[in-house]
Amino acid sequence: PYGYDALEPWINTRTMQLHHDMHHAAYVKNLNAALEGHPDLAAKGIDALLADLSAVPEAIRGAVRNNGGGHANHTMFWQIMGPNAGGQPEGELAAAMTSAFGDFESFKTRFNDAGGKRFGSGWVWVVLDKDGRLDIVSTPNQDTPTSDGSKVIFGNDVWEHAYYLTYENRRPEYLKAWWNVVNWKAVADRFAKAK
Ligand code: MN3
Repeated sequence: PYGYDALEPWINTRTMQLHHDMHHAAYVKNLNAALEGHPDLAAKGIDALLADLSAVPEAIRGAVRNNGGGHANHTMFWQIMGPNAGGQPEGELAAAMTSAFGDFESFKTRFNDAGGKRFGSGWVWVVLDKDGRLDIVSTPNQDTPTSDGSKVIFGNDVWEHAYYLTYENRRPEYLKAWWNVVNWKAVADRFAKAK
């Protein structure tokens, strides 16, 4: 919902072009290919599909998990970022986050730490877990907490493709800079719907 250059200088234009038009597009293409001949599954919403991977035939389950996860994760990712963003959460979201994680600086430290420790490729998330509690979790690859019964409030992509052109091997630097592009209004909307 914004231009490729909108997240400069935190995320550069070329990263956004490659990330959206090549990486995300490939997940969509491969998910559609995997679901060919499975109209019942293709008719499900992406979250419903990922929430019940056991309903997906074993022959295509890996493809659906990886590429369906890739589609869902990136769709969320573009929407919770934006230009003229950053700052801090407000209102009900801020209250819930403070109650769960302590002050905003402590929260960011924990989130960045979880993202930094993810070995290889994956994501770091804030979720509403099965018991309705806010938590910070990390998943490998394109796995989504949706598949474990949690609801994704927001998350950051820690695959190298998300940051390498600008930050090279310095993932912690990317994790710190990323807060400048988080659209807290969009995150609050997701939280309100998830509750
Ligand atoms: Mn990515």
